[in-house]
This record gives sequence, structure tokens and C-alpha cells, in this order.
Amino acid sequence: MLIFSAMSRKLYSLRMHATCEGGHLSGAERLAVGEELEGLAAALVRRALGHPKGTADAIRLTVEALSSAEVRTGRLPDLRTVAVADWRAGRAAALRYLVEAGVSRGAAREAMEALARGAAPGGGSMRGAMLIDAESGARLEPDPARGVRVSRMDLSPKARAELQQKLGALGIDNAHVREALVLAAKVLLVPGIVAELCWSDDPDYTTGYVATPTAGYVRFTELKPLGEERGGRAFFLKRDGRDLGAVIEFLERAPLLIDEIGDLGGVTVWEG
Ligand code: WAQ
Ligand code: MG
Repeated sequence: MLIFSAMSRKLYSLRMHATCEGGHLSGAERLAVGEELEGLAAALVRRALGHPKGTADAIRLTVEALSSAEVRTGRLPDLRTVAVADWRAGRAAALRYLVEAGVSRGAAREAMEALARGAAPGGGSMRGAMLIDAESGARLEPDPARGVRVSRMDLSPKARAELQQKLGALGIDNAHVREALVLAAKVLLVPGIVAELCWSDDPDYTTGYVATPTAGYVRFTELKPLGEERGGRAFFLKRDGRDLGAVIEFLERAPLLIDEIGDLGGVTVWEG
């Protein structure tokens, strides 16, 4: 395995975006040193071609060098799992966590309804996330078909190895969990973001989560029915006069290398 320090080696952002019949199919974002790029690029092409929702008809890879001065480091949120009987119970539980974090009940409900019907205007999946006013529920992202795509973040090799080992011990070491943890870590760094809600658009992946600055990354074993292709993400922002452009700029462009993992907790059963 390659060992690098973000401070001493040139770090690149590698992004993949695949479309199928004009719609979003698959995306991924990694940070890597030069020697890793070829292997990672091949793995991302393979991933785009093997997606459960279809076969890519366009795959775009973007590689950009980052200036080491701009790369900040960070820690993953703590993780725990709430076991729910079915997706309805899961959404009720997730709603409770969102409200607890400061999202209005109306905004939380509307976000769930949008994810359930396909948050892009035609009812499809968005490439990125909805950005939602935590009080009014208004959609704030400039392009509601694309959404806000969080990018330029990854785990350091050491943090990745530690995370895989610890998630493995819990029986949940898969790319969905690892990537969602890294994404949530970046989202929770944004001043004013009080919560994130997510469930996958992959038909065979029904677990989703709510992440908040105080509760951390809370997984709900079911947030959608098996076979459902609609999914996505919502970031809830307390606006308080904040500059929307700066929020989006940070999410899309500020490089973040996670070098510390959080606590990994066990499973609790939701009693409703
Ligand atoms: N930035 C913003 N939105 C994104 C990004 C990103 N980098 N990546 C994905 N999304 C949005 C987009 O609308 C996708 O359609 C949607 O999220 C779902 O993405 O703990 O696998 O990669 O067991 O399908 C969460 C639970 C899994 C993991 C989430 O999402 C666990 C998942 P997917
Ligand atoms: Mg997906």
C-alpha cells in the first residue's frame, strides 16, 4: 500500500460521473497520489459499467491536482445503527432525529416526500443533493436537477484501513457505508448545516441515515422498500443570512482528507 502525507506529496482529486439515457447513473469522488490514479480510474470505470441501475452510456473522469496548502484534514462522525421493522418505521424514526436536530417537521416531511417521488424535476434521481431551508423547507440549490455535488474528499490510507477493519468487525464494511461516512463528515463541517438525510438510489440498498452535528451518523436499517430506485440526499441549512454561494463552494470544492475515524457503535432497536 502507498503511504502518503497530504502535506508532502501532490494530491489529485479524481471524480467520476456516469449517465444512462441522459440521467444520472453513478458518481464517485476520491483523492489520490499520482501512482494511484491509474488503478483508481480503472476501478471507477468498472463501477460505472457494473451499476445495478443500468449500463453507463457516458462516463466522465476528471483528474485535477490540488494545491497541498488547501487540503484540510478532519474526523469521521461517530456511527451507530437503529434497527427498524420496515421502511415506514425507519422514516418515522429518521423524522424524529431530524426534528431533534432543528429541522422543522414540515421541512423534514417535504424532503422525504421529494426523495420518495424522485427529487429531480422529472421524478428521476439527482446527481447531487437537495439543499433545503431547515425552517421553511424551501429548496435552495440553484439547479434542482443536478443538486449540490459534494466532492474532493476521501480517507487517508491509514484511516481507510482502520475504518475497514472496524466496520468489518461490525459486519458493515461496504462502499456505501464508507463513502457515506466521508460525505457526511464534510457536510457536517459546514456552518449552518443542521442535518443530512440520505437513502440510496440503488434498488438493492435499503439502509439510509441521518447525520447531525450532535447525534453523528445514525443509520436506519430500512428507509425505503427493496427494489425502489428513487433515492437521494437532503442537506438542511439554517440560513441565518448565510452566503449560499459560500456553502455550495465549500461542499463542491474544498478538499478534505479524513485522517481520523469516529467511534463505531452498535445496534439499538427502535421502539417507536
Ligand atoms: N454529493 C451530493 N449528493 C450525492 C453525492 C455527492 N457526492 N453522491 C451521491 N449523492 C446523492 C445522489 O442524489 C445519489 O443519487 C444519492 O445521493 C444516493 O447516492 O450506512 O449508497 O451513492 O449503510 O446511491 C447510505 C447508507 C447509502 C449507508 C447511500 O448513496 C449505510 C448511498 P448513493
Ligand atoms: Mg447510487
